[in-house]
Amino acid sequence: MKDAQPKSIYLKDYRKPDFLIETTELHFNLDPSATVVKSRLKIRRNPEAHTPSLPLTLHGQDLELISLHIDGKTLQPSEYEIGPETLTINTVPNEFVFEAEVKINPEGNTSLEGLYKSRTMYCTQCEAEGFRKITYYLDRPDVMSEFTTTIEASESEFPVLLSNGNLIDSGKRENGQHFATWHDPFKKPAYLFALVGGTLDFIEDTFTTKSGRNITLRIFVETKDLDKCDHAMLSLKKAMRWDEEVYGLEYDLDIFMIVAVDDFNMGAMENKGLNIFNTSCVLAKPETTTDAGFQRVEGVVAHEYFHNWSGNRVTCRDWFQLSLKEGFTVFRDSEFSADMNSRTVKRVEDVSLLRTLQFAEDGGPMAHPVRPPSFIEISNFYTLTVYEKGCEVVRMIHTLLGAENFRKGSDLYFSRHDGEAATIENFVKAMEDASGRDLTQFTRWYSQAGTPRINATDAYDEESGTYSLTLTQSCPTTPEAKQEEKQPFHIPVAMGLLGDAGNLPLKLQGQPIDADTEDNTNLVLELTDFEQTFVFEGLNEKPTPVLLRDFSAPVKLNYNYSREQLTAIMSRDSDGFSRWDACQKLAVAVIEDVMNAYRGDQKYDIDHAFIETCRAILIDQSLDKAMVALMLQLPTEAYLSEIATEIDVEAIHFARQYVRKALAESLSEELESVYRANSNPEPFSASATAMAKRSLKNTVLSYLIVTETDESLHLAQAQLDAATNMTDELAALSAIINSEHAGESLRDQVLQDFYLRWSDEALVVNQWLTAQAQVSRVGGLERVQQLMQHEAFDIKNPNKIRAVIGAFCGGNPVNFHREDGAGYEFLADQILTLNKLNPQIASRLLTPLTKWRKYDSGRQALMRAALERIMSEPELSKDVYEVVSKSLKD
Ligand code: B3K
Ligand code: ZN
Repeated sequence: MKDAQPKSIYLKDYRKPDFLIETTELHFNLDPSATVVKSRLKIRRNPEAHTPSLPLTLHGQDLELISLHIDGKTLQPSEYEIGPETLTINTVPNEFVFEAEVKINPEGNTSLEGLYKSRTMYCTQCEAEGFRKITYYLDRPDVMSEFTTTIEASESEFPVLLSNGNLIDSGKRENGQHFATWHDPFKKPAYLFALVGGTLDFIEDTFTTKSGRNITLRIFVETKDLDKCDHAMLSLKKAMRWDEEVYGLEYDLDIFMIVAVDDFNMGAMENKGLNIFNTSCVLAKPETTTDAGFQRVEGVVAHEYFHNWSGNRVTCRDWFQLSLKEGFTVFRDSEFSADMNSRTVKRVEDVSLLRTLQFAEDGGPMAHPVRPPSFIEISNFYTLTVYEKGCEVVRMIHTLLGAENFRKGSDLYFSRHDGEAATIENFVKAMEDASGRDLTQFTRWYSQAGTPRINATDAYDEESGTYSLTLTQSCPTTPEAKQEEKQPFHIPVAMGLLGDAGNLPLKLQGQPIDADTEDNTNLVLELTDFEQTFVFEGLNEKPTPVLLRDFSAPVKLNYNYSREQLTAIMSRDSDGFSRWDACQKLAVAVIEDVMNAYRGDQKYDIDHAFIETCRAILIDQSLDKAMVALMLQLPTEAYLSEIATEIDVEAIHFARQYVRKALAESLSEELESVYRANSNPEPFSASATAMAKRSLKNTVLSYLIVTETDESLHLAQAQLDAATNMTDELAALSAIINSEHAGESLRDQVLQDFYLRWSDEALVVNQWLTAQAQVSRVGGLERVQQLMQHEAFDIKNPNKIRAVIGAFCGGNPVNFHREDGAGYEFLADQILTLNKLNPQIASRLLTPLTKWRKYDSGRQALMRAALERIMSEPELSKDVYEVVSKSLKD
């Protein structure tokens, strides 16, 4: 390690800031290696601080100090002290003007945090603690200030100069320089500050708010990308309308800007009035973007826009409260997408992500509650738990309160805390006050880590017509707390009962029938104890319980379903999610049969009923095509690994492939006819119906190709040649490069042709890289090593790193986990390189290694050795240190 071992920061140590910053005036003179930043801050002591006589300590990192002034007087070196991450001034008055002049090096900033250069453009990323790399400041979210920013740069090189708020002045200076001054009237923490300087073009539109204000909307991109902005603009306008209609929230500034940058550590950033986006989350056009890409753009544009209220107008008091803005905003964007597209498909996608990756996080060494009690590096806590589980926690509040009370609660939250830095308690209190419900026990979802388990058992009494359902809950041990220390959660279990002819009316013993309820086949049980029994009356047949409809809680539920029961739910339940879920459970059971046979060296037998069930789904014309596609997609290897006690890499891969092939061969006739029925050439449309059709067609193609026949290969080739959109083109490319039957020369040829066609489109090239990194045929590591030598790869660009290294290590299990450990060595090498260049990305890439305890002893030893090698690096970043040390802890 660099200095001493990095220290943990604890939520329990939170103290109000000693000083407040009323106004912040910034002046930037942009230069690649020597940008000069002048700041003028009106600071005063916080009357609410605990210890009024403290010195002034500001954050600051990698800054070259030029001068410091207090109330116009130059400070001498003896009057202040500079540490690696702080500036301390011992004596300051109660109110004063602080001025600093510093020099920074945007070009040398490869961490992509603070002010940096992306290709030809200057841009910033300040969340969580990047502003301290721009100037000395109180870089904490509970210090909110009014910002005025002047940017000066060469007019010919950087004609566009942007910051937060409204443009209040601009003009020319000497020597071809020009300037722009922006003022943001809304107080904000420094993490929402943004600056952009570059040669950019933009598309413009307007939006009239419900109160009649006209807002200018602009999306800035490099000129070559101007033709890919329409979808983001449309998504933005839809999101603005939706937030008015569903939450009553209006946009507040006169202008809303989005800027697309190529080098970005994550998806996008909600800076006030000036969102900065990874190009991958804003640019879209049918020729270059898949349907999944289109949906991602819609979702991320909405997410960042929604932050204007849930994050900016009401921000977080400290970083432990991160889920206050992230969990809530993910809930908002996921409901928005559900309203814009198919609700069930969106739910299935969200739950798949949660159950595959968040549950894995909950079961690993980095497990933490939705509100973590401590961290070493906050960047490591932008996690699936904070975002996706945090969203599920908000969703559960929505379920418990009902839509109307939830809206009253959000209204109260926004009006009560507007302009403040709030806590999760504030959010829950607003929900309680508005609804009259007591959520005390519910808040354990914020403080207890781990995925709760529910075990369900039942009994039917024919004579009395009663059915009793007993639910017990527990939560496994996680790094901070043992199972015995965990208190029961408050879990909403949405459910129904299925009889021979469909859903049965639900009458709970001892509860009057609610005459107002139109739907008496749906009920939300509230499980609050370790064990509870619910008795239903008036049943003439033994029902099948349908539990966790719409995945009403982020838990693992165990009920001993027979395959017949699962088939019944799949074909007859009223809840689309439960139908899909039953299909997945059935598929898991069938794959596990093959895994057991593989391990026991027995004959593989595929449950014939499953094949017939899939046939029925495939030819059912009444089903939504997107749902058919989802139901036919077998659980991924990542999901099968998550639910396994010990991950058997080869058995999982073999069994899944075997079942795919068996299905493809048994259903080949139906698959071919569905393929043809859905592949008539039509003009491209991004409608839900058109996307559903493509999704079904390409799922079917992925089955046909595993039959390894000339016909299926020809279909894929024909699709690749004729494709007019990236969804079809990429699906065909993937089919061919994954096909053994295609042979090496055809595979190489299609890859080369594709690259030549798209080499100028970085985002398409990234998809081409990913498709290759994920090919599961032998030799994956060598192929990836070669890809890293390709001109299209760049270790400094996070999208390329994710496309190649991330896709290989996280999405190609048989190759990454090859028995000799070469995959682990490869990843360790990359992490050590990136630890210096970009610690945030390095730390993210570590995830697959952190799961080492779930593998066989041979792999465990090799994975551990790779982690230990990283740990022995003398100059580890906090980011990497935290994840590696927690992974190795006993
Ligand atoms: N709030 C940002 C994430 C910032 C991550 C910093 N390491 C994007 C988002 O969640 O909307
Ligand atoms: Zn967010």
